[in-house]
Amino acid sequence: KTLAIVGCPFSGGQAKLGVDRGPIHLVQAGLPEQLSELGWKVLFDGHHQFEEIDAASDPPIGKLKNPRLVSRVCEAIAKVVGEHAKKGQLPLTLGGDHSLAMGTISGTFEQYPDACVVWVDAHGDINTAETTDSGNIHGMPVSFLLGLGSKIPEFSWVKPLLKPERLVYIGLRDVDAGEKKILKENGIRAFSMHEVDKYGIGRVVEMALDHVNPKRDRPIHLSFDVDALDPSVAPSTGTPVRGGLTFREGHYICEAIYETGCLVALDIMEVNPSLADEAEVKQTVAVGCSLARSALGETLLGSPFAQTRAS
Ligand code: DIR
Ligand code: MN
Ligand code: MN
Ligand code: MN
Repeated sequence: KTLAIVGCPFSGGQAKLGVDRGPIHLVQAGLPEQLSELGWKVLFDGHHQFEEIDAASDPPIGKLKNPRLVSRVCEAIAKVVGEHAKKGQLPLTLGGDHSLAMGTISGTFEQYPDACVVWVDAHGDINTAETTDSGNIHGMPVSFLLGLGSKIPEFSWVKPLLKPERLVYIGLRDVDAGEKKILKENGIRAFSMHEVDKYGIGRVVEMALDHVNPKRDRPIHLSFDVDALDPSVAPSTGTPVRGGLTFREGHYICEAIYETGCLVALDIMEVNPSLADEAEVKQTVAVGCSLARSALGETLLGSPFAQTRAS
């Protein structure tokens, strides 16, 4: 079992500085070693260096901010993730802002065309060039992956490989009006915090997987935005929204997806170590690490392998 850590110090999909330092903090907190201890052969050859495009040569296209930069960075990450997947390695992408998932999910689908996506987030990230208010591309990657909205030549490398029925959301609670319309029109299944409250996280994850992966035989790409967690759990992130997942609910999602044995790629996104006091940054970074560990096999009572051997 080989895991490839793809460190992405990138913040061009939104306006707040500091989210590019997220992956550096996650690695410095010992994430590679923690994953080795779980039994993974961990590959990490340093954080990716992205080409820089100065703002003057990257004016908005329509409302989209830093479009050329985001497009090129995501295209590069799609290649990196796709190559790791091709070698049978599990890519763990550390963000950076969530626009990066345009790249990571493109890379996954290159290798696993029948994959499904579990998107854990407070936000839908499914605005199009037409519906976006902010112009921040981290609020838009899903629409690009689905091929929604007007075609922008700069992003022509993004193939619409994700089908609406292969996508499911958990944790939503801040969805723009235009996004709600898109979700409805495309029949996209979303479990908001309302459903988490109503059914409990166990049932929600089961229903979510029954929808995108009924036989539990499709590869799963888990894209986890730490702002899905309540701000009391993950305070140091760019767009916190109250009323989020508890610590356990967030980890339960990761554990349950690991248990399917179908996970092929994981994103941990939007840790921004510059938006809170030192203790809150430490807490958020630690949560990012423990979410990754839970999705990659850490259990509360020893590994499933150890349990099998004992019984
Ligand atoms: C908002 C916020 N829907 C936007 N999105 C965020 O900018 O499109 N995504 N914060 O993480
Ligand atoms: Mn690499
Ligand atoms: Mn997001
Ligand atoms: Mn979000």
